[in-house]
Amino acid sequence: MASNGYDLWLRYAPVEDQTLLTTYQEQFQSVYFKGGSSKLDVAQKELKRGITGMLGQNIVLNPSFSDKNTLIIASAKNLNTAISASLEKDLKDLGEEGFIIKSINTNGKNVIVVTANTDQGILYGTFKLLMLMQENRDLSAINRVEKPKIDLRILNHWDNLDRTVERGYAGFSLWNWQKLPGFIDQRYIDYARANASIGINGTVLTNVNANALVLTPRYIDKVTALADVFRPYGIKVYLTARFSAPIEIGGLETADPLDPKVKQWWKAKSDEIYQKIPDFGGFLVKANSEGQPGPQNYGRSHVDGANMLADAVSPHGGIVMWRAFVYSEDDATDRAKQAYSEFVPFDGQFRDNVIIQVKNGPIDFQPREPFHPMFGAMPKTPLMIEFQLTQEYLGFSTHLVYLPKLFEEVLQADTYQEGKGSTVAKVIDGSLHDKKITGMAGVANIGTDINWTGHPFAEANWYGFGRLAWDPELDSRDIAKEWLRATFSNKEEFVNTMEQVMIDSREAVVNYMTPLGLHHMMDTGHHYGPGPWVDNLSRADWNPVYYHKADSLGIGFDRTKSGSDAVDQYAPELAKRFNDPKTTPEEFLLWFHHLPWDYKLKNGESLWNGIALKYQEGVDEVGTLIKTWGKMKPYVDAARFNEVSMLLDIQLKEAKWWRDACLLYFQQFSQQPLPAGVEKPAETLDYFKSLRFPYAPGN
Ligand code: GCW
Repeated sequence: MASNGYDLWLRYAPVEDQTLLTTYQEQFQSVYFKGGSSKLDVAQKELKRGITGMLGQNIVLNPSFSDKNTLIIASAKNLNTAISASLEKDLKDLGEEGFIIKSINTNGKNVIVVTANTDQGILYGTFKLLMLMQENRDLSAINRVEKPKIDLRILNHWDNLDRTVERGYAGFSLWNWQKLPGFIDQRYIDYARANASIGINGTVLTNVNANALVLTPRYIDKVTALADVFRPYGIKVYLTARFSAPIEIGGLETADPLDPKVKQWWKAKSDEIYQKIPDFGGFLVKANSEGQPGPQNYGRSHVDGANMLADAVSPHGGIVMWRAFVYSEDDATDRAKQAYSEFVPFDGQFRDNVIIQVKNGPIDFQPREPFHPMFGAMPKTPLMIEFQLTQEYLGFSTHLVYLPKLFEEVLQADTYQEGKGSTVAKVIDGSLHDKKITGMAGVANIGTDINWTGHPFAEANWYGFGRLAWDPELDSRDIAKEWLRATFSNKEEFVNTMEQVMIDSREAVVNYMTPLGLHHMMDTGHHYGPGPWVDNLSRADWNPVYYHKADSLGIGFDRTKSGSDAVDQYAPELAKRFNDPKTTPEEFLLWFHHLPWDYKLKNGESLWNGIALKYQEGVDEVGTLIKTWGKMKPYVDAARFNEVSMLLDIQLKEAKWWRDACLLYFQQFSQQPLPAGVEKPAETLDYFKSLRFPYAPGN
């Protein structure tokens, strides 16, 4: 079935397997599903749409029970007593968002029951039922009980009010502020459907590099219109709060969080928002980071700032997500250490409705970073993880990179903070330290491009983020399979082949950009392409040379006890392991160690040869990907097949560019030839250094 990607994983393509089709048709012969709330209404609409697409038939949704029912979709309080009694135990732990899909034998025949404690649960259950059918799963003995393991499953849009998107590579911002609130773009509704289908329940509409204007009455009306669209889908709206807003739009002379007038201003502002949006989620704040104003401008702390805002929204049940992405220009030690040093001493001092939002790694969404040492180190403070779906450092929307593989690696990393098994996932889902609020944020990769994310395969990163936010223990491979089946095809040959391609794509990008623990080697500003030579930016820690520290003796950042001692921010087991190059996992080698060019790697190669071979491996992996994709032609519609083919060709060119530029640059220090098997660079180092991209997107 042809697609331009707009339908995402909600294509509802006709079921091709005739036996399965007949079974499904029988199962949908007599459906009980009574509407009556806005959430149930959207669930019903979705069900009709899905069934029409997949089964080629319209269904009638009966508002009253009958003995003939083959499918019953109803919240627990509306089930008949026999059925609800049989589900009592499951229903008890289901919470507000969980659902059950179960085939139950009643009156001598099987009925599929979709139930939940709430209408929200029914909506999620309906989406799941449709997804299972898109995966062509057999429903006859289905028994699924699901509820989210994380409370806040939230997208962060770095969208500006002029509709540009910071680090956005898929067009402009979806939010048409000019036409809001009067004009409701169909895309808002389809955005909400897509999110609800994977359990995303929150969206921060505006950039963390914030504009106070969004807090003025005219914009609050526009935000209200979006909140009204999203509400039936269970999606709450949040805004970024510019810390200096009381000055910029409030006419005050200060934004000092301890000043009574400032406190009063934020309280009044919150009341004003909640009057229009009673379920407003709260604020996300980037403060005292990369030039953003914050409490430190007034000699106050993150605690003072976050708690002041928390007090403003708490009467309404709102929360504050306070970001830990901070690194000071005056700190001469190691950028990787700063967030931990600034935040961990405050453990236990934040209000109950504050959650600290921490990037997955200690630097900045690099192709690979070790997990952020703050995870597990603040037992008394809720911490949420922030992943980046938009591929700022991973090839924009041009490279096929399946990010759930990266997310899984971080989530399954062991912090050892409460002994072995203290994974990041357990920190995030709150189980390690019994956290009151839990959350996972994804910096959105969504824009006005027809297919939403620029690259047809980047849709999988949005999808996979939602799935992992629902359950951080999911296997990224299973997620890839679900997505492939719903988005492209159920043909086994296709699914099995492409699932492996997606899994491998993450390591490929690490190899051709930043192998063996290298990081932050991109060009300045736009971050497009390699720039390992950059050494002239105003702040030391903005320069790639700060991170790779290549010199005639070797390469890498010494973060051992005798270096910056970043290793000591990890639990003792890990600190010990990371302190010694022999016990450091090789994928993090140059993250933690500065090593001589002839240092011997586990495979016997010298470090120089090993680096060069990794770059080549990355390029080769893209080559293989192209060949494999070529064989997928019979399974994919022509439009998407060609789009992906063209993008892969660009990816290959850019992978070679990364390899050649980085190796030529490092070769000046290693003074050694490229090992056998590594292609000779097509251009000179000066050529690569001369490239300029004034109009690269996302800046
Ligand atoms: O890495 C940097 C990005 C900025 C971004 C910042 C952040 C929104 O280059 O564009 O600003 O991270 O996460 O705050």
